[in-house]
Amino acid sequence: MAENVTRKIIKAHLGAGQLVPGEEIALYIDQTLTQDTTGTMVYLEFEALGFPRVKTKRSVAYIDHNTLQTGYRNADDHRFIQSAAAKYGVYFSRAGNGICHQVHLERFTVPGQTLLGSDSHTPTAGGMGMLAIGAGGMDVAVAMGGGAYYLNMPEIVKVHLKGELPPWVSAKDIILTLLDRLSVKGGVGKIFEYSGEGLEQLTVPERATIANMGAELGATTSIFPSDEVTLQFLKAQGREADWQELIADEGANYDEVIEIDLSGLEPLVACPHSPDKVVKVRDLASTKVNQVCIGSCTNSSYVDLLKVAKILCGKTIPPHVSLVISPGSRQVLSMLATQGALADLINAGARILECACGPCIGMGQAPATGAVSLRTFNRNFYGRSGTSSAHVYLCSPEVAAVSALYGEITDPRLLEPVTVSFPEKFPVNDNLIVPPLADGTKVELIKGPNIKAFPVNQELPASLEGTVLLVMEDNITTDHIMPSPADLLPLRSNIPALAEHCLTPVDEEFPARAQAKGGGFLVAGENYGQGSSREHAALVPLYLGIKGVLALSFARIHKANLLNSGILPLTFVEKEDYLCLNKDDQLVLDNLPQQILAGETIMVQNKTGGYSFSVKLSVSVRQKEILLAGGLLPYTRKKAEAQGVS
Ligand code: MIC
Ligand code: SF4
Repeated sequence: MAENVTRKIIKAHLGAGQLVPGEEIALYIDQTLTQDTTGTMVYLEFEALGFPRVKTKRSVAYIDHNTLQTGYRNADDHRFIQSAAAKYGVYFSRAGNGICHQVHLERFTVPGQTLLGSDSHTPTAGGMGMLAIGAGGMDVAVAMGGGAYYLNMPEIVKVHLKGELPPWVSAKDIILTLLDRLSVKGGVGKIFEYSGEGLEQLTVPERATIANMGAELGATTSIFPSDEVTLQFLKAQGREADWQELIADEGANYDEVIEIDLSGLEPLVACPHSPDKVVKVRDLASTKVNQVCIGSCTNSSYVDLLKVAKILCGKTIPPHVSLVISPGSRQVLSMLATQGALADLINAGARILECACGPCIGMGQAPATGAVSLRTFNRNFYGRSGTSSAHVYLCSPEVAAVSALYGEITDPRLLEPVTVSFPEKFPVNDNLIVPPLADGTKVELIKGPNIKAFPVNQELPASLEGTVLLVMEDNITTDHIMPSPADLLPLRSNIPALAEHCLTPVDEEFPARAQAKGGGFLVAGENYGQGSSREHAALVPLYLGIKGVLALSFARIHKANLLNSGILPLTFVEKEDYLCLNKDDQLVLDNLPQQILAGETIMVQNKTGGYSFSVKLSVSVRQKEILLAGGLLPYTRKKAEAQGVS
């Protein structure tokens, strides 16, 4: 049978299940990646699961998010992760080496393999024909130990790219076009597979930009074929041995087809506070900008930054603009330095940050009150920059650089196009990647005082009763649930301390109310939990006693994280029931284990309103067992006990 690229990889890694959209499948994982803000939890979980050493082909731990060391906490986390990497057989990419997704693309991504990462932008590796999926930490810990990753078989959408990009229009505009068409929930339950003659002109880093921001569509992942362009990139990285051709068979089937005519695109920008609020750059022309940030795992490759350097060469940014650049990796930065492009950036007035996530996750460079910040990043969620009143826009590096020069959002097409050529060789220097020890059994895990035990749920009781603590709207992000600006990120290994900030962008009083009531239920609209993979957005509510979330729909990773924590992810059958619920309503769910085992419907009694309504628990049989056990950790332990493994 003629197969597409996605199905070829899934078939080669299938542990269980059928390739029927919506059915649960088990996938074997070749590689894993973690970063520091999710990594501490992953390695604590790996320890709690009792695995002696990773069983993957390769696992890599990156230090890239939490690199502002304003106290001992981040440095302690880094030291803990380094000790865990040495102990468990994981490659350790040190702080300064770059952002996980950019470095993984350069050094480790292998076409045709599977990658599971504790970061929602793990699909960046799809730019090179790898099936790369973002997941919560517990799922990654299990995959590191050799367990399969379970997911519902997604629908596969073919994105056919035809025509040629006009000057000044780039990969970012392709993905912004899709976000404009499909919205931030348009990709839930789908994998986007790119094809068509338009691919030939897209280099691997450009493909990676598109795959990266597929996460903003809510997609399971995005993937490009592995072709001649991929081979060129791997050759330039000295890794041609990792290449294999992987293209869709003639006549392969897809569940849906989308066509984009590249020649009809123009520079785009996403407006505050959502990546799908897309407008044309020319429609915002003359909007004064106060800050321009260039970098992040979306757009900080060598070619991206070289283009920026060419645009800025010999010029000076105006006094009201702060231009900050965070290169994606040390390889990128060192190339810019050797080519002289770094000097062009500095001389134009750019502030060069270290090769890390930086302002993308609010680690420094928070804009001024009410300021306009134009960024080449992937997320502009409310408050994420560290300044709630800031207006954050997302665009390509070209638009960002030209706008920085003019001091206002500017359509670059009024300038002569700049051209840069793709390098034939990248300077390879892996001396900031510490390989694992052959035998790590004697290595001690080093835990600083800020590294606290994470909460583990109990077996599901016969009934649950609690108050509705908060009623929320559509598209609540994990940045709302567990905000992560510079002062909170160092608390990622300290759930009790984080709990004081849970959902505060929605309601300042929430943590105090949750604690006073001894927990309860959360109510939300569509796409609850979109955005990051941080399982803190489930572990912290668990710590606060949240028993269930009732929503119109859930984002994929967050739903899995709730399940893994033993919190019920329930969807409304009737929108009316969502609209009728009020804060402080008292809810009762009786005979829960029986109801869960019997099917999909769960009855909820609203004691305050004096009525009952039904909700759906759309999960697999395995996930039901996980919920009954109180989460993935107790479930895994129970299974191990049953098999006589201590
Ligand atoms: C993000 O871009 O939101 C993050 C920070 O990289 C998160 C991970 C985290 O919250 O630590 C993600 O994308 O999963
Ligand atoms: Fe880092 Fe931002 Fe990428 Fe997340 S989206 S991995 S914070 S650069």
